[in-house]
Amino acid sequence: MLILRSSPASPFGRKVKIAASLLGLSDKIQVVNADTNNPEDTLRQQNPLGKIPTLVLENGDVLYDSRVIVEYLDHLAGGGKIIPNGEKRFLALRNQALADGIADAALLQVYEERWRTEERRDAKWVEHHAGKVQRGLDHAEANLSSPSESLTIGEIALACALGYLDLRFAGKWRESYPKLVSWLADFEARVPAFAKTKVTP
Ligand SMILES: N[C@@H](CCC(=O)N[C@@H](CS)C(=O)NCC(=O)O)C(=O)O
Repeated sequence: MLILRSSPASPFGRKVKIAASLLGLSDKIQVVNADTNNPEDTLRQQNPLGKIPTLVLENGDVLYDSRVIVEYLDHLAGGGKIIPNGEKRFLALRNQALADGIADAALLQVYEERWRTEERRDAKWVEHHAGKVQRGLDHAEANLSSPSESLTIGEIALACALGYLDLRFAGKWRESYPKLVSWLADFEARVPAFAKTKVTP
């Protein structure tokens, strides 16, 4: 059994769970929740960065981060499934990088609130990251894949980034990005694992 260290709210952990489901590998993975803030959690021994998701293989090897884990799962499933081979691979990976970047920038804003007392918070720094989210969403809205195209890690990552904005930013993005709203509804209808991994605030 593979062991996935994650937490229900992690957009990167969610990406791995959805990828595993689409690849037919969910039964081979046991999810063990991790507390990234707890120094006693074995996570820091498994991954020196103390980050989730982290995947512990049957032989004891450990893989991180989510992009490496998703590559591994795709390889286990035969390769070229959600990370296409050939030329298409690079745009799929680029789209994953963009969506992960949106999630990263959103997460850093959440961490600013979580880790800093109010008087130490830096509005300019938060704005800098909010700009990344906004430009990323602008780009995604203008460059959406059509529902007839096969799903890649780019679309999975985008759905998880949007899900994270729903969870932590009360879905404010929905007011400005109507195409992304209907794209996400379509994704949810196509991918049952998306609803199954949803957490409510
Ligand atoms: N690039 C990493 C990002 C992972 C990440 O930032 N995870 C967050 C939770 S969603 C985390 O572990 N935060 C704890 C920390 O940074 O100490 C990936 O794709 O796996």
